Amino acid sequence: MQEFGVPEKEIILRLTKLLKDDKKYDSGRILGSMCTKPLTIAIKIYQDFFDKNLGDPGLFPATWAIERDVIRMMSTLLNNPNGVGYCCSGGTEANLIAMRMARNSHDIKHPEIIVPLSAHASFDKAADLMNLDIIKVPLNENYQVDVEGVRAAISKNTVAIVGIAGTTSLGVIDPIKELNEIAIENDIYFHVDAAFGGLVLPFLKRLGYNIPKFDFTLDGVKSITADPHKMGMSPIGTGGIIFRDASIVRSNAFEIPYLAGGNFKQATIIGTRSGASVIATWAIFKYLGIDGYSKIVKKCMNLTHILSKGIKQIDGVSPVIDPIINIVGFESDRYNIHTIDRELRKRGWALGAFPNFLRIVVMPHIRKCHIDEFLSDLEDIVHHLKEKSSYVQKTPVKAF
Ligand code: 0PR
Repeated sequence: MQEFGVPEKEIILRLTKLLKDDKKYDSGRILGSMCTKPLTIAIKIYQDFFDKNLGDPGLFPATWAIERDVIRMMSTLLNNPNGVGYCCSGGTEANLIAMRMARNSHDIKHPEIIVPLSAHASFDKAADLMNLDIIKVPLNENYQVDVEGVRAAISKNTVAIVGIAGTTSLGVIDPIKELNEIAIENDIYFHVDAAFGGLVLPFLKRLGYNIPKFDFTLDGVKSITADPHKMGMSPIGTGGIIFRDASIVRSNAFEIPYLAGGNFKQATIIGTRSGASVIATWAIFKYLGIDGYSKIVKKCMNLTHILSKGIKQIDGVSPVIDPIINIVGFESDRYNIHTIDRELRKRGWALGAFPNFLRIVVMPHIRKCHIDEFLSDLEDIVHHLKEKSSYVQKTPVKAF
């Protein structure tokens, strides 16, 4: 840090220069992100309440009440009006909290968790941090976790089964109903990671899409991750963890007796946490309602279908699956997919690159003109590769 302060004007100028290389959602070039530009109302409200700290709820009881309301709204959307939980920093923290609850709800010395091979890295982090053995069960031909594989992986040490409703890579929904039955039969904590799907699937269902049960309607589901900062369009730093009932959390919270607002129990991993993001989320929920979200999700899905169809029409690349939610993965049986990724990046596109395919998440910041431009660039790139008869490599998609 330099010795003396710099005037505000100068700082803003410098920052404008320093940040000019950051990509912008509005450009439509960010195709591989699960985040998006927060709704305008959320940005304004966030600024107004940026000093609220939910790490000390006694000081901010009204913000705490708003958080309860946000959780109640999300929980109701997930078919459990009695759910309890927290807004947290994101899906990673939500999954960490869930795995901690699972571990603590069983008295087992060498706890193991069973997750699909497609599970998000947050479960590896949970395993590492909490000394859990993580068992990754392979996927079936639809990229869902293999149910019999999960059954076979259960041991006397299993403390959690995880199912995913909207996988990070392809947006697939695991056979949650079947996993639910296995969890009940074996009396094991069942967590559903709907970090992305949690604020997409309920709206798709309302739009008439055939969405299997994935939420609290299934009796064994103990907790669900659902992140407002993904399809909820909240400011970054707003995740969500919802439990079936308070009993799961009550015995697993830490007492913090010295807080300025008075004794309060915390079950989140972090202490000081943003109240502004929670208030902004509340405002978005009220502003959009189910109808508003459904319209946004409908728009994203329409573009998803246009994108998937467009990819099918380009010789040499094809979608990995027909999209289930607003995520499209595509592969190539002729060209090296990472060469395609490099060429797309040269033209400013930012996709998610998985071992054998590229992923696009059709977020609300993406418009039809961006999809058209992208398809045209992709076609052009593939055409050039064909001309150069570039290195051809068929790699079967298996990992995700
Ligand atoms: N669970 C699932 C199913 C996820 O897809 C993700 C994140 C998480 C949990 C963890 O959420 P947080 O990142 O909020 O902790 N999935 C995205 C991914 O890893 C996150 C992401 C977001 C990546 C924006 C890139 C990006 O630009 O692909």
